Amino acid sequence: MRIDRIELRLIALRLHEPFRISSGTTWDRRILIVRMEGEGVVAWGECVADETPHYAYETVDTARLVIETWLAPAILGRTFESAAAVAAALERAVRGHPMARAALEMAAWDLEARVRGTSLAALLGAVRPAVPSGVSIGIQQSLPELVDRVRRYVEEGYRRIKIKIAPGWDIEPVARIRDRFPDTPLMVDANSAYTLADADHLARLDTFGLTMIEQPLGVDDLLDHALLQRRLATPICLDECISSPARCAEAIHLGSGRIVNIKPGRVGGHAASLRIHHMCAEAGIPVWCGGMLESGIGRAHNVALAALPGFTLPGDTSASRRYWARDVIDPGFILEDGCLPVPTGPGIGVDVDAPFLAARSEWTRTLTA
Ligand code: NPG
Repeated sequence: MRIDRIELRLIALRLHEPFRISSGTTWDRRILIVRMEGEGVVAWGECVADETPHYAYETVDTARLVIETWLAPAILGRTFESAAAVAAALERAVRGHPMARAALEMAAWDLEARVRGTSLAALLGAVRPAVPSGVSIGIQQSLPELVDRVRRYVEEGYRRIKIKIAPGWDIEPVARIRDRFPDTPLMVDANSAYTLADADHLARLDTFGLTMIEQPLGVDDLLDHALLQRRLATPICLDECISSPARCAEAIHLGSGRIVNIKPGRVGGHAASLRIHHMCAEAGIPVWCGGMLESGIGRAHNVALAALPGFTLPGDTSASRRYWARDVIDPGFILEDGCLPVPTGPGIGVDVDAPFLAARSEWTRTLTA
């Protein structure tokens, strides 16, 4: 397939409410959207990089620079056998910058699926018609507000609750939720807020029957996670530190965790996600699909991936209305019996609301060979 044209667009979307995690607070999202044309078909991708380098080193602005200067020129006007070949070309074009690569790479998968007349989910190897959904709840102002949020999402049908923790907001919030919701699948996400010196403190979480504790230690760390996992009964789930398939192989070898969060936008795209999915399956490690407060475009990619067989735990694949008053896809994703349906139409299988996208755009740039 030939890639003729890439349009980069920065859109601004406001979340219903501020989303606070240990490394910062997000309310207004500025999201880089990719529109790719080739073979007479239009395909879509989304960059998960944030405005600030607090979750990862990449930002919206570094991604734009890297895409415009090195990545787009490496694929524009060229013909590829498959999206996997596009992924390889992008990997050769720059070191690192997986979020920038993923934005183009995932659009290329959408393009390939549409050219083949199949859904992205089917192209990736999906086996499920719907994916069980979890919801991620940011750090709240007070414990009653937290419990109220949890109650609301449990009532909506979400299959597991994840709460963000940080030093000073960990044992008590978990204890409070467990008290009210003894049987709800519950996990915590620390976003790298602790060190190995906190091991005894974190071990206090073992009494609450959590399904996992996500990324307690450093964003790049594998060794201390391995040492911590030996001291915790609760499985550690790795997120930030799994930036590529190679890092995942190292983590498995070291025993850095027992569960892996795959975000295609974080690891370089779908080809890298498939490699991680397969190596985890072989190692007996369950995976689930994370989220980065994506618009409906990025979410559609995530939902397609989450339908693969190794994704045995509910992901951060929540319904559109959990994030936005109005999504950039129409209709948005709707929770049905605690699941999001996996789109079956061509490619990502959702309709982009072009007028709304245009209305929310701060700028658009067109790149050609
Ligand atoms: O539902 O998309 C979602 C958000 C899930 O908690 C979530 N994401 O650390 O995984 C994370 C966190 C995040 C969001 C991180 C935005 C960075 C930016």
